[in-house]
Amino acid sequence: MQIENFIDGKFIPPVNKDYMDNYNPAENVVIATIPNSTSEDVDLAVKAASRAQLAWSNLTIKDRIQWLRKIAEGLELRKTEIASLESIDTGKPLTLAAKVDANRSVSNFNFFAEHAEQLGELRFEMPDATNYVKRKPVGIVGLITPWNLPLYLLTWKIAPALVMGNTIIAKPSEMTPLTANLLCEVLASIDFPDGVINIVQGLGKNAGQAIVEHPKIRAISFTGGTDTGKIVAATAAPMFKKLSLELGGKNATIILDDADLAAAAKGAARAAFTNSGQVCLCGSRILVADSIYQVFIDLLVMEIEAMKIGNPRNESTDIGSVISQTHMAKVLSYIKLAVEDGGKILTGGSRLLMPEPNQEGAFVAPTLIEGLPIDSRCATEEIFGPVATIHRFATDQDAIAMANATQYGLAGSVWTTDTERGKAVAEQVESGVLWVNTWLHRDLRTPFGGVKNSGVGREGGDWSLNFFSELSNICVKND
Ligand code: TXE
Repeated sequence: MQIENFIDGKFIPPVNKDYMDNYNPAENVVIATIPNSTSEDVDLAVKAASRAQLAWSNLTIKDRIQWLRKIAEGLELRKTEIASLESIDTGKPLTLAAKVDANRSVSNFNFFAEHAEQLGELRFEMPDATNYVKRKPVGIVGLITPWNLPLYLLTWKIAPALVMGNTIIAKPSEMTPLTANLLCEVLASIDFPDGVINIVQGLGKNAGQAIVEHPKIRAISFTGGTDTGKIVAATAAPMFKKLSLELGGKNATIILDDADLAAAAKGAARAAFTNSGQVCLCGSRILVADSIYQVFIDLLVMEIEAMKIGNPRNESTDIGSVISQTHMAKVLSYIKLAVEDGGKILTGGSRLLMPEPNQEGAFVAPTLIEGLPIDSRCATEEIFGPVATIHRFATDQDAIAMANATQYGLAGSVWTTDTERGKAVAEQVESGVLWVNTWLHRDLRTPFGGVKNSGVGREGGDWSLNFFSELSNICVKND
């Protein structure tokens, strides 16, 4: 499969005709080639977006909402294919790709269509004047997304950017180009206006950097690692671009002494190992009250060892491969480091050698490690794989202090049978997204994002619509 860029409504090769391989990580085989685009390709995309900008922003918001619904319909018809491509591209189980990635890719468009419909006029009355707030498009916006939830996170940005009248230059991760390409096929099939959405495939340091640097691209919405976020911010800030950064996480799952231990063990295992731990919201540090620590650990290990690791294409598989051989090596190096730091592996701890056709796949067993200090590298750095550390605490205040003892502040969950107590603990965790007795339960109207090294800004509902708008206040003196 040769993937091209999608610019001005057409699939076109990179100017330099340079392509690179794209792998299926669960079988370690090349499945496609994609453009290794450069600033020349980004320039072509910006020219196309410039030509499309006026007509698109002059549409009524109702017309743009109709387009969002048409895209959703087009994706809906190809949901099975989206799930299959996402599973092949990432190594995640097909069932997870269907339930999470494909469904959310469609619902992102329908959600923002509905949410934009409810946008009211913003007015502020004075005794002798009226203030009208006008929402204008930013113009051309740059969207850069990671490999863990490829189409889910790309459409999470495209939908609000579109409905607010912007034109788009988007770059998916070079590891996961396939579903972004399918989106372009859907756009072509519904005669979506040329140049409004442009997808430039390629490496972050080439095409990605070129998007962030381009003077005509006036906002950057980035989701990815904290280190990359620093590079993006350093480039965009002096250009006074609007910037949204959704970065890494090292989230705590806090098990209070009055928790329903069976439900908490299920929840903690799901939070730690969904998508092989490759979700920024994953609960990679599990904090357990002293009095229930041993009982809980036994239940948790049982939950983890009940998870079926296998061929992502099998319906019965719960855990697939990680995204790449390189990432597998990084994850395994952290497990090795944990043992060197005195950690004890309670389950997992190594690469899994699988039968045909996955014998060369990047499979890591879900791993639980106890006995590490809360400030050890494995308990403070983002591993972004199927590895969780478990720690014990005496009081709720100790748990809160441990949860806050990292440079990150994205998410977390608290498990207890006293929800008021759970809320009180959650409110003191320095994170943007917290759950009590659940995890990854998402209302798209809510603010989503983190603090500290987890990023800047919020996505979701009004926060997305405001990010992709420039607000003008017009104050009219009454006659
Ligand atoms: O990130 P990378 P990855 C985070 C997650 C983890 C990371 C994994 O916590 O840390 O994402 O995704 C492009 N200029 N989140 O490894 O490497 C790159 O090509 C411009 C948090 O993909 O940062 C890719 O398209 N772009 C999140 C994108 O940046 C550059 C939820 C991300 O790549 C670039 C999901 C450069 N110099 C994952 N270098 C959340 N908080 O919601 C790379 N890229």
